[in-house]
Amino acid sequence: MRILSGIQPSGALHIGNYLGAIRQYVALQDANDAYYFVADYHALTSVRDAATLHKYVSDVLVDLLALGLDPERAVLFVQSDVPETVELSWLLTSVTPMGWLEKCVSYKDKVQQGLPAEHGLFAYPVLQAADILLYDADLVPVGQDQKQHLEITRDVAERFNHVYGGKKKEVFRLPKPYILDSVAVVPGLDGRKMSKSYSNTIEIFDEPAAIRKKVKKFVTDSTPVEAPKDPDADPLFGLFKLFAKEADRDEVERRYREGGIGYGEVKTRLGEALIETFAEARERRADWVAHPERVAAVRAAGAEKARATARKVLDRARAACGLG
Ligand code: AQP
Repeated sequence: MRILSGIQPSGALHIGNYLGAIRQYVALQDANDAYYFVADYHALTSVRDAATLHKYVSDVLVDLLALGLDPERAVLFVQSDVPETVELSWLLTSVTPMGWLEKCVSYKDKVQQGLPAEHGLFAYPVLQAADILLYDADLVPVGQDQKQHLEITRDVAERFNHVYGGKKKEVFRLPKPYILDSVAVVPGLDGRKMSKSYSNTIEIFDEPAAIRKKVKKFVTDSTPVEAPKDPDADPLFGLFKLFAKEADRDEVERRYREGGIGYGEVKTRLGEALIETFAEARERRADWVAHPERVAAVRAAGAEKARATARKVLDRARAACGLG
């Protein structure tokens, strides 16, 4: 199967990105034909400083490599290295009804949070549809927040196929989301979805001391240590169980139900579990950082492979609608 997914270079990657998406990227690269990209065109809606964007793009490339993306097994590229993306986006824009974009909750959320109501933010799902359709993707590993955008991608593809495909072969392949229930919405420090916009994130590659400090900020209620607590209703335990070893998870869960465990202890154990989980990746990251020429080579090779695939699909779409 062809796998495709992207991640924005709009700040340091957090553990919501890891569990909701990157872990699946790594798992799916073995038995599939996988394409993963750093979505720098998308980040233009929020990052407005050239040097910062440059830095974020190389940071995300390095992070993905450190977390286990293997350029021998997956195509790792930067979105803007494939300018065909923007041309396809326009072809799709031309058949996308306004109403489909107007109903997108992500746009409304971001404007409510204070982001300017710009066209790029509004049309973001069309660019995302281009990202996906350009590679004939079958499956798109994402978190729950991207589900609606995936539906729009399918709708746009079907509409283009209907308008231009006619009785002939379909122009675009219809992709499906790949969302794992257990990590569809990873909670942040305040119990809401972990998200850069909510400033409730724990960064994957923070220094251990910073991770220990950050987990202490997890918002909890005032149930006393000795009182029983419901682990299923507690976002702190929800996060802990995603990183803890099975025996630790079972022990903490039992003590929640019986009473006798305080949130302070759970926070400390969560911090240690996170540090341990990413210890090897942290070492690999230092190695990639020390060899920027290797990262540049991965990027160049990824761009070449991605462009070759993209060109074929774009030519198909151009021919279908009478361009060229
Ligand atoms: N909390 C989360 N739980 C599960 N999956 C998540 N993802 C993000 N947060 C969670 C998934 O990570 C992938 C890459 O996300 P992105 O680059 O599109 O960033 P994002 O969704 O924009 O991440 P943020 O932190 O939530 O950024 P803002 O605040 O800018 O919106 C996606 O597959 C996403 O689902």
